[in-house]
Amino acid sequence: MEELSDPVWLADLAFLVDITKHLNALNVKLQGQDAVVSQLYAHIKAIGTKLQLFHRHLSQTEPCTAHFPALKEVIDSFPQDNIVVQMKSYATAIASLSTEFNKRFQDFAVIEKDMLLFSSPFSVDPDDAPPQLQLELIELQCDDERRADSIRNLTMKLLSVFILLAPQLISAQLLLPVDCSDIYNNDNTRPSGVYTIYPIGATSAVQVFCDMDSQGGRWTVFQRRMDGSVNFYRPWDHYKTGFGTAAGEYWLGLENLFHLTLRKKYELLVDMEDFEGNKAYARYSSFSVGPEIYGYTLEVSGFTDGGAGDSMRVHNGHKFSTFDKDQDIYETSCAKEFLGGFWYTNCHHANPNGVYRWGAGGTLHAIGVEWYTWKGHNYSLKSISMKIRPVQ
Ligand SMILES: [Ca+2]
Repeated sequence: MEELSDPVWLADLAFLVDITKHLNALNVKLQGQDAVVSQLYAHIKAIGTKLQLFHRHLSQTEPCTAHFPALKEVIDSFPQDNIVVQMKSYATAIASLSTEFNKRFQDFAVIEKDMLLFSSPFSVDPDDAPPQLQLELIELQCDDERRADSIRNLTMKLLSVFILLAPQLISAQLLLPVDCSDIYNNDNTRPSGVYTIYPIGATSAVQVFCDMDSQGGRWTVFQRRMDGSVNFYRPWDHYKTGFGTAAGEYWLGLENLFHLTLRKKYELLVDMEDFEGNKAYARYSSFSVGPEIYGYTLEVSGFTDGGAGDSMRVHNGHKFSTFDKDQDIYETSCAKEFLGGFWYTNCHHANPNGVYRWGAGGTLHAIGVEWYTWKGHNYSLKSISMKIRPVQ
């Protein structure tokens, strides 16, 4: 091959080999099956930083070829030829690659802050030169197509690597914590408190209270009453999307519950306390919520008694109702009569979203925050929280 005596062509080829090696190293890292999203993004960031450094190295007056060993070899072999002029085109190719790179991964930059929470300290480790360099060189020398317009070709080929990687990176976002169990599994020393989860993908960030203490922890709280600070007499849309604050009283939202329980098999824990300091719970080995078109139908079964009794059983299989959406089996509206939103039947044994009214009192029947099988129909609890976790 006469090209092998052409120093400019060899320099082009050497540059191609060097930059391909760097990108192959990235590709291998990104395909690691066990890599978590923060690590993936660290690799992306590392190559982004590297490209900027490479551009600087090749565009300076005395180009630095420390990270382009094949190119360096060609330059050293042909000291009489001014290959340095070629360096400018290589630098330009890297600059356009770097620009394209940043453009493609700017979506990741937006959620970088969240991901860094789970990330180990970021470090750029220069890749060791692997022995496969020779093999690549032999292959490339036999590939005539790469001979023509090599730099332009090169840039396009390298970009195709990233286009191929893009879906993988997008799916990696699924590794964001879906619930408190994911947060616990990532770091089992995390205390109970407010965390951000992503029940419906990367754009569904929502704050929840994670109970990392009760019965082994990992519980995602979806309903909580504790001080009467939030009004729970609300319309359908509010119960659908959620309301209140994760540090206090709130409802996570039926749409989130639907997506969570669609993805994994969950169990349910209901913790409660009266104004005398007595505590009780009810636990269910299976809990799920259907889609909105079926009225967010409740499925709950597998009761275990923690002293509170089973007040959920009668609600099993029923649709959710609010004052502006009556889906109960009562002749009028349970939500209007008992002043809450719930999977009412005709009407309830549990009314956790009823009126917060500080304990006993029957002025109006059964409108309080109630768990019938523990305190009857005319005692409004001090606190109650409903929480779910994946069945292990
Ligand atoms: Ca009705």
